[in-house]
Amino acid sequence: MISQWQLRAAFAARLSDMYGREVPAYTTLVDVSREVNEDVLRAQGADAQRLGSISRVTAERHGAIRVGTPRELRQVARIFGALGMRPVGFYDLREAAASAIPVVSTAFRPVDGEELARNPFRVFTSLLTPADPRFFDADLRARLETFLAGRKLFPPELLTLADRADAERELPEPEAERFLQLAVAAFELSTEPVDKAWYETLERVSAVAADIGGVRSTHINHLTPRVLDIDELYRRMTDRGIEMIDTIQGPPAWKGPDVLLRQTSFRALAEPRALRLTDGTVTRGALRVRFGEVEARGIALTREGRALYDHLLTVVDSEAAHRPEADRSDVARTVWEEHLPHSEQELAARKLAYFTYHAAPDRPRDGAQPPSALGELLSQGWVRAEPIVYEDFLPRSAAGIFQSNLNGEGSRNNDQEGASYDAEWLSGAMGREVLDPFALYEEQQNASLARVTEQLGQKPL
Ligand code: OOG
Ligand code: NI
Repeated sequence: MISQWQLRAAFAARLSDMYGREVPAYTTLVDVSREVNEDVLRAQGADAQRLGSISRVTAERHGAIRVGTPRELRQVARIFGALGMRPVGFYDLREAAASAIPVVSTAFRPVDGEELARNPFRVFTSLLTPADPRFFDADLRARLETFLAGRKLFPPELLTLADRADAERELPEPEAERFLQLAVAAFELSTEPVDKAWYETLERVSAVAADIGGVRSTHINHLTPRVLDIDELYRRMTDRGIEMIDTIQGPPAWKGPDVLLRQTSFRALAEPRALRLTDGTVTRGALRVRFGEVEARGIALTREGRALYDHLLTVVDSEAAHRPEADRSDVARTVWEEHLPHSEQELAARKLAYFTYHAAPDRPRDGAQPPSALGELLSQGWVRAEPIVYEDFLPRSAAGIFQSNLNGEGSRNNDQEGASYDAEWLSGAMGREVLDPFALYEEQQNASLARVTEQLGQKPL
């Protein structure tokens, strides 16, 4: 029998092989990431593995896909459900960037610590929002919905196998093999000719709308390795002549603890595609839909920590606007040094980040009673704190990644009121609850505190 985590690991590995064959620059990115990780490990030793073992980090990937309808999203949820991945977090990209990005998103990922440690594969999944009148007028919406209703992204056999793996949490070997083949094939770039006029009609609204609703299939649009030093990776990719977008999204490089997520990418490449013209003839053209991204992960922030992060982004925005001559990342670094704790201990003490707590095996043996406050337990060496790594995404960074891979601005009519989509709507549309990432981290932290309490024979912390 092949268990869910084995299916997930095999799917991630095969997807990576497929993507590497189809997008060679991705292979370069993976190679350079591995080199950087080896160098960091050599330089820092055990410290380099504080946010995940090197084997987890080396195998770690996230992918991204985009679908058009709630029905398609429900099918995607069944396929990822088979791999032990659940929808976590709601990201509204519609207003997060200057360009028009008519989608709302979630991420499918494993949720418990053991499953994450086995294989943390996740997929950022976006759903088109045809009901938002800022992007689509009634006529275009109707044409788009008709087009989407008439396509089939996943073969029934794949979905049947997915349901079985979802329910039984494993598959016999031959079925697992079949499931993996069908699942990987479903996310390859199709060679079917693209209707040029229809694609361009949607492209005028948004290149993302065209990528989703202008074709009869879906595809993985990037696969992201994790790197331990993203600034170094950026330099080495640039040295190899690969044109990166001009920024690293997320927190700046600084001397304090790494928090949340930093990401950067190389631009979508023009890839040859067959285009069908209105008279039925097929010509060769090129579309830019697949790119390469890389990320560095830090400590998960609590709601308070996240509110501080979001606030600091606005501080950086306004300072950068006042100092157009300054480099934004320098401005950001200065703001961070001033406002963010410079150590993990302080992040923990101010309850800005999540940790798991562990009774120290070598705690004092002088017969002293452990103190009752967490701060004292930590400072007196009774308890150790291990950071919880951030497993999710950031809407503004995601918008930056989307945006830097678009050609035109698209169009958004801001005179119209936007349609309301939220986590609850998405849960209903998908028939599965979109989980709250903060609640997941908190659960993990609380479970560790309960264990500590028991081990120290104390009243609850
Ligand atoms: C998703 C872009 C966002 C991330 O890691 O934040 C993203 C897309 O282009 O479909 O991948
Ligand atoms: Ni991504």
